[in-house]
Amino acid sequence: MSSTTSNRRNLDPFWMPFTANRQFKAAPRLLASANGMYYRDVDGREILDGTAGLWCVAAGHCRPQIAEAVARQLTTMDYAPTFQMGHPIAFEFAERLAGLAPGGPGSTLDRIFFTGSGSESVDTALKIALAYQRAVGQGTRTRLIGRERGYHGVGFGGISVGGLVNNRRMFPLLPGTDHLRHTHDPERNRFTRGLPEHGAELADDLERLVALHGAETIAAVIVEPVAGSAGVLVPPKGYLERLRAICDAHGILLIFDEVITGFGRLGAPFGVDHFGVRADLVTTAKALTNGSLPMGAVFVDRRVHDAVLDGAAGIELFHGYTYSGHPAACAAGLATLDIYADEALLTRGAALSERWATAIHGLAGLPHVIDIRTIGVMAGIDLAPRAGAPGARAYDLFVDCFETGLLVRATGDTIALSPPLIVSEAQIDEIAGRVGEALRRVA
Ligand code: PXG
Repeated sequence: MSSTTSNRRNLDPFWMPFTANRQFKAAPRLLASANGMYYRDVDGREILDGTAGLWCVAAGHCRPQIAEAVARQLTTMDYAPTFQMGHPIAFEFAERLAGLAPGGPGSTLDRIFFTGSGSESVDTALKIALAYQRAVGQGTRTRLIGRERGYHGVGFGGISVGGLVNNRRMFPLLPGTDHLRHTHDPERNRFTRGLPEHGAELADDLERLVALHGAETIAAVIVEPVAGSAGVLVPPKGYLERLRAICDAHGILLIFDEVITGFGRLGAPFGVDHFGVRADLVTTAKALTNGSLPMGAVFVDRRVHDAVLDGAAGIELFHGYTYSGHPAACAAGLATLDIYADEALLTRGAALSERWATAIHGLAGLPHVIDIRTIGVMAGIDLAPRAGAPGARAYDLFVDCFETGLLVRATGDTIALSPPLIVSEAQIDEIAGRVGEALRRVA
């Protein structure tokens, strides 16, 4: 039996990702166009984008500057390899990114490996960490440490260090991984604006893993500075600093997965900048091109890069993608960085974050709301699960919001919000107001 929509399209052939396909196709939601802060669905209804697509459209939708740059590149040179040859725009984009390197002026995170997505950035960073340890004579360091509730994409590396059970349970995983405890502790930190007070000591969990496995077996730790997909879990005050210190004490590389926090989401260009904590590798994607074309980039510390290059003759790293440094994606990325600079979007979130926190925390006390977390221009709102139906209440709220003109993201029983960074103060209030109305409607 085939599913159809109002315009009679057959929905069956597209096996949709992370979607209840049968449920969706029985009652589809189809977006047809977008501009600025808004989508329109196939029936022409306007929908305010409370999620920047999927955390990626930081500068708002359909920016002509990006479209024109991509069109120019596609008609000049559509594709060229980056294996044993190159093209200027990939070097230009890498140089521009190096100038923005996490940590600000003087940062040594200025060697850039291009990928096609966040998942590829994560697997790339994990491989570079292993290559580095081997290059510096620490070849026994093959263990990779993630964290419970972490999301690092869907490659086998990413799910192995990831900490979301549904993404892991069906698949064989990399051997030699382990996980830190997550930092979510609503009993002590409910309704926090910014960093929770309690939980820095959870970083000491890395000492437990060192004691268990031996530091000489551990290559790297990967964490999201703020866990996004698991529901906007903000690190406790002092936690990341402590994790960094323990990594340093034991020769372990620290990877920040900034696929969500990169490019302004926290009100600073990167989590590294916001928290003032150094990382050895930083993974990005999403807002790198404003979501306009698929692309990721790994910022690698020069020390790591140089060690890998010095440790090999010929090809130093047997890794790369057909689309590493794709010309059209580089054009999109360069135009995106121009917009970020012209409109100061990488720091605009700092000026908005008070208004954002006040608006979203204003939802405390509404039906079913059991916790709210805000930082920068992101928020997680936890709803009490319906008895016997985990996730159902947040899903219903997502559908209600969509039908009444607001896009939110439901993950488990958490509503996640992350509007484009061009959002106006009036639109912030509108997002919070609409979520509030939906909370009053949803049973
Ligand atoms: N790392 C992090 C921290 C992410 O958030 C990835 C890696 C993987 O990126 P790609 O481009 O391979 O998808 C992500 C992706 C959600 C949601 O609902 C989040 C992501 C993807 C899909 C849904 O929060 N983040």
